Amino acid sequence: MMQPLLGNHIQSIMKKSKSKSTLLNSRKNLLSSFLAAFFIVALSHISFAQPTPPKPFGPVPTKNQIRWQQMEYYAFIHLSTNTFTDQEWGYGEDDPKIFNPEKLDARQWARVCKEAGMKGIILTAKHHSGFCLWPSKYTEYSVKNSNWKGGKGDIVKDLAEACKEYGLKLGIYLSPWDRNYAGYGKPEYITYFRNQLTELLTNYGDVFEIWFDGANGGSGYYGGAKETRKIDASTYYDWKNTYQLIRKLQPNIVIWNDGGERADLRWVGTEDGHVGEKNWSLLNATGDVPREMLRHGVENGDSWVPGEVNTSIRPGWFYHEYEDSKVKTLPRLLETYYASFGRNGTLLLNFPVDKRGLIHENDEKAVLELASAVKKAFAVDLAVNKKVTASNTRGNAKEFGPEKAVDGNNETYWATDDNLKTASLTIDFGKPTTFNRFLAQENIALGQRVKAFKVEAKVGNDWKLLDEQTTIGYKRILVFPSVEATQVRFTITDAKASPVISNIGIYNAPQILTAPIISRNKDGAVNIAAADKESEIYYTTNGSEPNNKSTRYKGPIQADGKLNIRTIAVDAKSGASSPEAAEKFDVSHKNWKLLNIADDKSTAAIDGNPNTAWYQPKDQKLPADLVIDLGKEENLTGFKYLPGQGRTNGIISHFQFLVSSDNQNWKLATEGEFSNIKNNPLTQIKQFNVVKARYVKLRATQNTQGNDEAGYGEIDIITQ
Ligand code: FUL
Repeated sequence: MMQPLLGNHIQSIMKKSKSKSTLLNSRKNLLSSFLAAFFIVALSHISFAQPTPPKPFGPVPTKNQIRWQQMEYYAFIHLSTNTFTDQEWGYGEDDPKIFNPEKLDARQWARVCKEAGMKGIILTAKHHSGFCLWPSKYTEYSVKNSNWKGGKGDIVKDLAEACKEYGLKLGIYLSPWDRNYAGYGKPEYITYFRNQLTELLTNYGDVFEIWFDGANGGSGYYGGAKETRKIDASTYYDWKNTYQLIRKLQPNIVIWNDGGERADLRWVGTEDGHVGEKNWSLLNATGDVPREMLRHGVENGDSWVPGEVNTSIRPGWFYHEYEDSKVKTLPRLLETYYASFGRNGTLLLNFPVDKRGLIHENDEKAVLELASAVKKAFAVDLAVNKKVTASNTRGNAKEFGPEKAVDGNNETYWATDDNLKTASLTIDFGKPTTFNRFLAQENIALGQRVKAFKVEAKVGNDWKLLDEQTTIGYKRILVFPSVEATQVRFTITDAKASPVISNIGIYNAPQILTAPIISRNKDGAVNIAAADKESEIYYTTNGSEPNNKSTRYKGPIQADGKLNIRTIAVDAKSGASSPEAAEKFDVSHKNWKLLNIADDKSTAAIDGNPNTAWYQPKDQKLPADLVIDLGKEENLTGFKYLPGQGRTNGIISHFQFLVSSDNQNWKLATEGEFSNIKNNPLTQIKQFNVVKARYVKLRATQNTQGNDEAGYGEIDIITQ
């Protein structure tokens, strides 16, 4: 049997003569110290070894993608000739002279974006119309031939400078579809496109993102040809070589592309402001990407292509005066906030800069309200530095302990031993604590790993399930009703690889106390909705001011006759209340019938819901009538008209209002115009001397576009 080397050495020493005892003793001492040192080193290796960090799993983001993801929230600016023609897509033929945003101030944009908490601004340097916001030397269709600054201006330059001043990053939207350029559709356009890209990516400093919209409607001015040109988006633009050029000019850029070649970032399949709750940052490099894939990513995709949620603060991307009253409300913006970067996306929020060249005051107000609500919601992280334990810690090493998820540092993380696909982390507040938001982040540099997780709260002695979800990714925020608990348990129930969690946050967001929304359906039931589901709603019907002693709203209020509602939302805990909402309803529409119309959908005109509308059939010529049987005779003194919302067509501008007792003999009650309805398509009220009638007829004689369409968001009457 082979002796261990060290044993041989000891035996040979023992065999030495006694005369050599002194030497032997000193050798013995040496040996014991050697052995002691050996064991210490060995022991320290067993219990104090530093485990290696987890290995990346699957596709991982590039440094550019990580930097971009950390930006979380940035702005879009849509500005072009469209701003002056009231269009969403310019045809490419408008005279560049019409472009004259006299008060344009890129510093105002930057200030608003900075105050809103955004990290950058992407500008439509060229939209589909082909009009360029910088004086490109490759086209005459640009600011240089506009009336703005006598043709001496450069908006890309102005914005680049403003971004620098405000510490924001600059991004560029360059539409691949160009409806002005004569050579669009031919190979020469690709050279033109790359020349423009080179100008934009060379002359204005660092660009963090380039945006290539996939939209292509085919038709265009095309240098006067005025025809439809079809291209194959997957081959025409030769994206591979274009990408190479871009990366050479701007090595730190990320590329967004919605058509053709897969790029660094993906569209999320909607412009409505949300991405799927399940959101993988992965796609396959090739193959079709249907909407569902854009929305959720692809669990086992072979490439890292995270989603960016792009949406506008108004219905349109470009400015239209008629949308001044349509700016998204705080509750709606908050929904988008949680459904974008609360779901592993980023948020690209658009401002349609107005004709003056400014972010409109309504938009500024709305975005700053959002910023303030978000600031309040995430002001205090209740998890920071709380006592935390985990079911497993990688190699029992402090470096990967659960404390790293609540240390307020995103660079550190909690990790488990390899091959574990479930694990839990418990935070102990030490006392009952109220909260309603839970935030989790994976260290995405190591891949997106978590497939499913749940969050529970210890209420009294019981664990209560708060939410169960799927993916986490860069950041996931869960919103749930306030709960008071002593502990929170976060359990990963399934993962692709051992979890790596860089951050857990717990927050108690204050209620959103905006004025409640009051509506009444066709059957007369009045519904009151508060922005925050947790708020209590109080109302009066006798005209008195509502407070938290008024009637508490528990469900729809049924009433057939007139009803005067004044209401507020109240946070029961703090006692704070919302501004008041008030509505005066006339008789209910319960027994109303639309006559002479076969289309079932026509009730949208009288259903009490301003968001639904009915349009006369396409072949209907003006004048067009909408006849209502009120079910019984009423003493009429006026009527109300709300055009269909969210569309610019079918808005009635001139009318006659006729009344009848028998649906045979009609009498004109009033006629005239709905003033300024094109730019401000809200409810118009028309009054007249009292008249008895059971039948009413709204006759549309003209619309705002001078064609034959007539639409109705809502029709109502006013009785004595
Ligand atoms: C769309 C475009 O067609 C819109 O005009 C807008 O630019 C939006 C951001 O992308 O697809």
